[in-house]
Amino acid sequence: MKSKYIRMVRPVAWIVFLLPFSLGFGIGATKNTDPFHIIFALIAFASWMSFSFMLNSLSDKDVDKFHDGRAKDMNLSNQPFVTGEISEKTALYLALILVIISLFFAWLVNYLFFTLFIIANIIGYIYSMPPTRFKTKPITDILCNALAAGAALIAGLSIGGTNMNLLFIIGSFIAASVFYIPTVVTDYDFDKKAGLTTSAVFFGPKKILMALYPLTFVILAIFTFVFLTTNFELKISSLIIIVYTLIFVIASNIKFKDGRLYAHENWIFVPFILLSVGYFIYGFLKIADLIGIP
Ligand code: GPP
Ligand code: MG
Repeated sequence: MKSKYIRMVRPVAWIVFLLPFSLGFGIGATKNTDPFHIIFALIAFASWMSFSFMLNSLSDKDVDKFHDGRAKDMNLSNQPFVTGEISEKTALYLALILVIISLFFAWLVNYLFFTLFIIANIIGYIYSMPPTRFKTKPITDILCNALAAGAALIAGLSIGGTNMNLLFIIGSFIAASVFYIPTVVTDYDFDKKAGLTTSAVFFGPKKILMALYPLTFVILAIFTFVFLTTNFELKISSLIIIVYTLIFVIASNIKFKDGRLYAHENWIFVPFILLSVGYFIYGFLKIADLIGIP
């Protein structure tokens, strides 16, 4: 079995926030971007994710013990707060150290990046921890994830500082909600059994899935407009988001049967990791001045 610390912070699950972050980095980078800023940004990102996911593991220990291993990056009943391998006191010390590292390195990148990382760490905390524990409340569960993805996107863009297009950012925020909603529908039985009133439990799986239609329509409208009015990089990215959102929404509907959605995690993980790697490589090539922008 993987190390208890890896099972605590769940690096595979970070992929969902790595995509907006690398997308921002890729299209925001220029040949003048300082390579050290990328290293600082990545340390800040990894610490923020470790902080958020370890607090999630800690606060979910009484729920995760019932997990059957389905639809997640790991079987959550093996997480170290369920098995008792890491104490709550150690966890709280580690969380404090991680948030300090995250904010220190974020501060070395730029002020906007730093401000966004303060917000991102606060969202990571209030999403999982009492008294807010927004992951168990309707609407706020979706909002926290979409806002954190939006913050990651803008922070990524700020490293190089170009392509800060407001409509593109708003569209990406809505797209993040669309990608989150089917995952909360997949969690429906697990969350209901645990007594959590997530958006899927509150509105019902069918109704919350219906919300994907108007949201997808807004996404299509926004990214078509961005596609028609902006430069090459934003055009290509808009096209990728449109195509992937359509495939994802159609696939979620096809897989929705008898009021249940059994969507395999790879519908998100595989495209997200491929796109993240692609955007990182693209950003590095621009910084090394190996490709120019048409
Ligand atoms: C998983 O939440 C944890 C996160 C999404 C980290 C939160 C970080 C943010 C910055 C919002 P979960 O408990 O809803 O899902 P799982 O059952 O996979 O742990
Ligand atoms: Mg959890």
